[in-house]
Amino acid sequence: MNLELKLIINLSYYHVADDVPETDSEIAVVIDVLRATTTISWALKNGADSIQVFSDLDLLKDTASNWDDDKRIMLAERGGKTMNGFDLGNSPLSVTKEIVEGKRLFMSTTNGTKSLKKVQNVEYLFAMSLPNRKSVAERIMSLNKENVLILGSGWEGSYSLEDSLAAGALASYIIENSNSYVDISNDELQASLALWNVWKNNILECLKTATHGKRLTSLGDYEDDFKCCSQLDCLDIVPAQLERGVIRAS
Ligand code: 3SL
Repeated sequence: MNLELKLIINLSYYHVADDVPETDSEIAVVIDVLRATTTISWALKNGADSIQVFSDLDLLKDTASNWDDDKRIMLAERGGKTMNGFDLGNSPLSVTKEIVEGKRLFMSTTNGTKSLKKVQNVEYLFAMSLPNRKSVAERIMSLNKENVLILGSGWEGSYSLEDSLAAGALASYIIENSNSYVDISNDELQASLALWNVWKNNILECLKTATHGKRLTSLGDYEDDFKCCSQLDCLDIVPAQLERGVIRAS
């Protein structure tokens, strides 16, 4: 193999927003398997016009109030629960075509939207879940960029099993399908690849084993959310930040 003739893709993974260093990556991929990026992917698949992400709930409400009532949906989750005064929480099952088609979703979640905001200055920013892993991977490969930063969401600053699983799933797809030389640039991603190899045939079980999976289970019946979030490569949507803080299908 002549490496000099091949393009290189450097892939690195960070567990949570606070771990991300100053970056010159041209591409950032944010993952929140349970459940923000799964909800974003399904909302766009079901025809949502766009998703604007916020850390601050008051700013979210203020911004949304400038939109026509019938063109906006406000989603907010904290600690896994829907916030009072908002239209929806953060379940991918709730963003049905009937509810979201043609609308802007104003969204704030405990961890996922924080990660999206952290890398909002990167040239290409994508939101990935397990259902759209293949679509996002194919887009990354088509861009022929050298440095790709993958960012999980974790839980309030700590590691999460399910986001690392998905980071490994993404890296695995790129290694198997890219014509470029793929460099796994940090130990976090090497570990995620190992995790993927252990759980790839039992994704649902991995999600339920994760701390946040257990947290959701303790809050109620999330069986259908787990099933939805654990599906692999079934969505052809690539959620991309096309203006600062606003994600659309691309
Ligand atoms: O932390 C987040 O951003 C959420 O995805 C958490 S939850 O799955 O909605 O509880």
